[in-house]
Amino acid sequence: MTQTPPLQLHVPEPTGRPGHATDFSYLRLAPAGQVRKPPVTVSAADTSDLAHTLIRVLDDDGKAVGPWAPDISVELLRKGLQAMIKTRIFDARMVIAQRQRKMSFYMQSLGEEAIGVAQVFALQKGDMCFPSYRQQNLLIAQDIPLTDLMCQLFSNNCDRLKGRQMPVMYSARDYGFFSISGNLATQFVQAVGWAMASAIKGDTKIASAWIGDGATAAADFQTALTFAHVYQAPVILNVINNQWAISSFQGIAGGESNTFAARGIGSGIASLRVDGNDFLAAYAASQWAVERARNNLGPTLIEWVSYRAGPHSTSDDPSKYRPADDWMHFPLGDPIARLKQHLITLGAWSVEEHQETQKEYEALVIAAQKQSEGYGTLATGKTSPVETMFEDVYEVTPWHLRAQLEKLEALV
Ligand SMILES: Cc1ncc(C[n+]2csc(CCOP(=O)(O)OP(=O)(O)O)c2C)c(N)n1
Ligand SMILES: [Mg+2]
Repeated sequence: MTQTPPLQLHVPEPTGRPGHATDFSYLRLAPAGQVRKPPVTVSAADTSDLAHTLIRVLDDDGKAVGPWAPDISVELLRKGLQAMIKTRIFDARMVIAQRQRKMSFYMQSLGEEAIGVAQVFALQKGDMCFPSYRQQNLLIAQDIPLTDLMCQLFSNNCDRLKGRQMPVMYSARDYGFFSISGNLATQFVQAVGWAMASAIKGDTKIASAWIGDGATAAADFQTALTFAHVYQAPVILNVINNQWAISSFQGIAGGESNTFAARGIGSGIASLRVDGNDFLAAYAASQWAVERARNNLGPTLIEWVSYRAGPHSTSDDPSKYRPADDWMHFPLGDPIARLKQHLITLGAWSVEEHQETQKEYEALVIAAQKQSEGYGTLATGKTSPVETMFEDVYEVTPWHLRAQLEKLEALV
């Protein structure tokens, strides 16, 4: 009998840890402008190379290069930068408000602002996004009143969701923003189902689903891919690979020896891997996927390579599991700085205008916060009346809930 070694499992480890700089050579990068752009009618199998490389448009000098450089107006680029700046300022203020105990919890999107802003500009009114908890930029890019978001965060009297969702778990039908589900990866099955329903009705609306690298390890991810592929559902399947789940890195979810985009190819879905910190690449890839969905050419999976620059949430301390200055060394840089540089190169933005815009949005966010705090915060306890928890679920309240409501009324 031949001797074989004892069996052992492979446990992926990140290439950086606190006090030990990350080796980012594991990212499968490609220079800007080098990746081909196929027609939207391409077969899924013929996108295989695009799922293993990285689509990039902005080069190191801030110039837009290569076949993916989109035909986009300076006006839209400026709008994109403004929405990204506003999102970052909003997030920073809300983190402070959470520290002041005005809300129980917050999740910022620092470093990932480009992706949602670019995609929402490529979608149309009536399309539906199924976001996770880090896509506030989808709403901010559509100029939702900031007080709407803040009242939800503060769980106050004016919270449209009456305090029944965790802070950050917004819902805004008028903005094509489906109620956020806290269970990871449900966004994918929900979006595919919604897209199938749109096609069954013969409608023209498409769906856009959003999950993270970690969430791809949930079974719903694979189920959604099967249904999207089989029925050629009109949906964009966005996977934001920001390198981290909470304390586990993307290798643990399956990103070590293969890309997340490649999972789409394996399921028969056209797939792209795109620089998520490059606003122009994000817009071009989104437009490509939108055109496919809108013209009955089926789903597209896009892996967006980015970096979660902040903690996972206000309950997390990333210095426990990764180098504190990791983001500073991330090879794809800061999406805001990159679009700023591009617009300055075009002569359509300046350092002064950038500063002015930041000041203007600081003032806007502070004013909205003041107004929202007037309606109450978690600290002041001006919440929706507790009996509202029985509303909006059943058309006719069932007997057992009526009994509970009566018990409650006797107490308050
Ligand atoms: C089904 C399920 N499992 C676990 C959790 C707890 N959880 C919330 S967020 C998170 C990490 C998700 O990471 P990723 O998908 O990469 O998204 P990111 O936070 O990086 O945007 C985990 C494990 C959950 N909400 N739902
Ligand atoms: Mg992640």
